[in-house]
Amino acid sequence: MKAYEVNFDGLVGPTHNYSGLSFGNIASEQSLKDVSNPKLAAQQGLMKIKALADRGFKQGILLPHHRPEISLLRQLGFQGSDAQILTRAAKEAPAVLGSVYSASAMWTANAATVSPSADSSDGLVHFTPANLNAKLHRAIEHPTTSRMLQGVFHNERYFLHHHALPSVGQFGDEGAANHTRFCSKYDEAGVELFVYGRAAFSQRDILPKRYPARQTLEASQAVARLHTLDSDRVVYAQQRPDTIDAGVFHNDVISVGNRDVFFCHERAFVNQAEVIDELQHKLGDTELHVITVTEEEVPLRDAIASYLFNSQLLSTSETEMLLVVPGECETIPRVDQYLKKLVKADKRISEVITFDLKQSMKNGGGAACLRLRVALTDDELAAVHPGVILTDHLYALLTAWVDRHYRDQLSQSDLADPRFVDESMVALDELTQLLGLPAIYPFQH
Ligand code: SUG
Repeated sequence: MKAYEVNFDGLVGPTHNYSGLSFGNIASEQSLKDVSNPKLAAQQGLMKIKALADRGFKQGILLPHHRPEISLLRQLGFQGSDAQILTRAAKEAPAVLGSVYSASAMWTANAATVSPSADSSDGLVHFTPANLNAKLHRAIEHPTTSRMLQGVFHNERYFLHHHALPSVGQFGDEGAANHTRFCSKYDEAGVELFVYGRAAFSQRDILPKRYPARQTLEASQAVARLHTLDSDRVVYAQQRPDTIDAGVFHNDVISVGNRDVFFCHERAFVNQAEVIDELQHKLGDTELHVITVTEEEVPLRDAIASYLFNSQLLSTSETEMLLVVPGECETIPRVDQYLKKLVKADKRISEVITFDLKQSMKNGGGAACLRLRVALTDDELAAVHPGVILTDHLYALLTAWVDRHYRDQLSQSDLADPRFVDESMVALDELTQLLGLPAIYPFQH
């Protein structure tokens, strides 16, 4: 049976804004209070997926979440009408207000961890929504994410949905951004790499000093257990604490893998050589093609600023691959030079394409952050809700929908505007109808 990698990109929500919410994510911190353009952000994401679908890659979408999440403000003691609550929150707790408005669900690499049926011992595709408990604005995503994944992958014969892990720091889980699967072919058993920042129940690891390590070893282990993975085909690796301190808040900011190719910076993991050896050992006859970028070739600082590794590595043939990178990779000279050399010298990565993703990049989200990868067989793909698979028709519907409903600028002061509550509800209600999805938002119940 043939299998494919299908990328499910997050459609950017109508409240996309810069609230500086992610300590440890340098772009987010630097963009605080900048004026955002939600319409352009959504268009940039749509242009990427349309171009990739036009090249024959299978492409799906996941929906924005409903924001502002007024119920959270009520839970935190704000009372009165929606307008009164928003005004008071804007005055007394702007960061909390920013949190309930965040369109962060667009970064679907953090939505869940997914293991394909070829890897699980029960032959099902497993989904564990990430609890994202390191940040308030992200910790409120998983209930809607769960409903959405259950609506899109709705067939018990093929898909198994788990609950998010307990929402405590010891089980901090950031989903697929810290998970990479290596294999020879998508329908053959692979080796899953789980990357964590710290072990929660032991003092054995050296921890970052400046920024938080969001993912724990214990969370990764729990996901591997839930997904019934064979421990002989699982590798755990710790992110280097000094790279977290340099701004690498997820592993997909410093490495990306596809099939038998691993593209990473030399400063990605603690005991990096051993991690690579273990991956190779567990892959058996499948030879891992590792491209390690040295500090001399691309300093970590430039890798983070360009999001070189937050790229999509897509198979264009049995052996060749395409690297999809944000436009910043062309403007930072060391990265641009490196990529030009790479496509000439490397047999596996033969092409690089760039997309303007600035609206998302200013919040620390590049090409890879915007998509959740799901390897699916023909039968499994046929069981996915068809309304979310990108076609020319869906693209036309979505661009028109964005045009109708999105604002083209949003500043912090706009967040107190009570009109947003209805605006966003009307837009999202229409979207679920356009896509033929069941009611996934709380306001629809
Ligand atoms: O969790 N930024 C996101 C970016 C997520 C990127 N995802 C991956 N690397 N896979 C985060 O830090 C910023 C929101 C703000 O500041 O308004 C934010 O949530």
